[in-house]
Amino acid sequence: MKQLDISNSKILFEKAEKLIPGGVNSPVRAFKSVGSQPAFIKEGHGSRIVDEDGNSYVDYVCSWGPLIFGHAHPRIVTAIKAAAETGTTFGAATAAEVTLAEMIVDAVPSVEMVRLVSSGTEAVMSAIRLARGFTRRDKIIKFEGCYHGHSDSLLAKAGSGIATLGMPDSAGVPPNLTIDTITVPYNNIEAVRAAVALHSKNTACIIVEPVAGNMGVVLPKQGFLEALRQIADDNGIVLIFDEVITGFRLAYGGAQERLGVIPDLTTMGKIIGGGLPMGAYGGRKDIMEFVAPSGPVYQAGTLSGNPLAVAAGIETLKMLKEPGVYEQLEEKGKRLALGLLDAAASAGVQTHGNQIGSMSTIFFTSSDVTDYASAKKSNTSRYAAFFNGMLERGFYFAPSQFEAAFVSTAHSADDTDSTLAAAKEVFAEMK
Ligand code: KE4
Repeated sequence: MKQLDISNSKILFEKAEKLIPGGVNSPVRAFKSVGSQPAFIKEGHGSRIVDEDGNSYVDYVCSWGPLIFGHAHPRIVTAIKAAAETGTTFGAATAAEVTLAEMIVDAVPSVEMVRLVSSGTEAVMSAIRLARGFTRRDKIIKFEGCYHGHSDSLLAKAGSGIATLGMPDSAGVPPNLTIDTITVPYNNIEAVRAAVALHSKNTACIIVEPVAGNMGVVLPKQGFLEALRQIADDNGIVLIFDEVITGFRLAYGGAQERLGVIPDLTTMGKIIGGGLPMGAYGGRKDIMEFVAPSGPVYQAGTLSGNPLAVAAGIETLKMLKEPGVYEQLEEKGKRLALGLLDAAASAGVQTHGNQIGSMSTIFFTSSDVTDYASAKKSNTSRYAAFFNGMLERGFYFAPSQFEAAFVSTAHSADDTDSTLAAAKEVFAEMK
């Protein structure tokens, strides 16, 4: 296999490392766990990205989820340009925010009211504070391997970049900020019951990724989400679905619509910003009315409901409502995931895969992956070999075993065919 020319990315990375911690503005972008040089991306169009050395890749990161219609979709770019021409931000209420809020309320079953913010982290941090303010309780229950952004009380046994870098947790988080965070294994309802039994009178919320994307893709076992719903109801606990990844990806109403379990609060991000910075949290009216200025739970943001991000979000949700979108995403997601597993099996490479809709992960392990402990049994060196082999051939997967691969409507059948052909070569090399 010819070595890619990545000399411009190398030069940029050397300069970046002197100016930006680790040379990147988000840890997973440094390619640390796959042991290679991070690509500096110059542009993206449809299913493809091009780096600073002119190498073109079919992109399965899709900016970690936002780009469900691929890069630089003309309708979304046009909406952003039009909004920019009438002002980029006012720090005041706008009609477009009302439109987007109405679209989210109409789409997501749990959401009766919604607050727009600027990132998924901000959405989750705010939802946790709201659950604590509403219940006047302190404890929160989260699941090992789930990642909910980098707010202090949630950096406990988190997934995504924390898992990628093998960090136990994060430095700089004083114990008293995670002392009220209880972490239990994903899909283990008995562990949840035991935790609630210990703290039932002081548990504000249970927060869960209804389909996990941050330990790699892990699906909820039959009855798991339903049992969480029941436990929350029985104990006056707020059930929060973190749908920053799954929201508007697994269905127009998110995982909660697809899987039929309705939380009390939902956090969102990524897709609702159409590729611009956007987060949101919403849910039951009686809870949301606790948010300032209508209630005592404070949360604020200079660029919350930013006109450009809102314009991109509105256009994205309009396009998602069009017929056939989710059917094609399902077909493309399934074909990629099953094709990779078949290619690995034919080459005698041991893998297990999880896929739902347009998100999937291939794990280099000999057993099913149903929680963080089983995900961590994956051979990350073999994942790195897969990642680098595919990158050299022009296919850009997540630079971490503990992330998801995403397909968009822009991914063509030819993209999938060429991806699977390259995978066959890579797996043959890995045997
Ligand atoms: P942001 O603050 O990164 O917008 O969202 C945090 C977040 C919250 N909840 C879930 C379920 C998430 O997956 C995320 C962020 N996802 C990661 C990738 N899995 C972002 C990529 C990165 O950290 O660079």
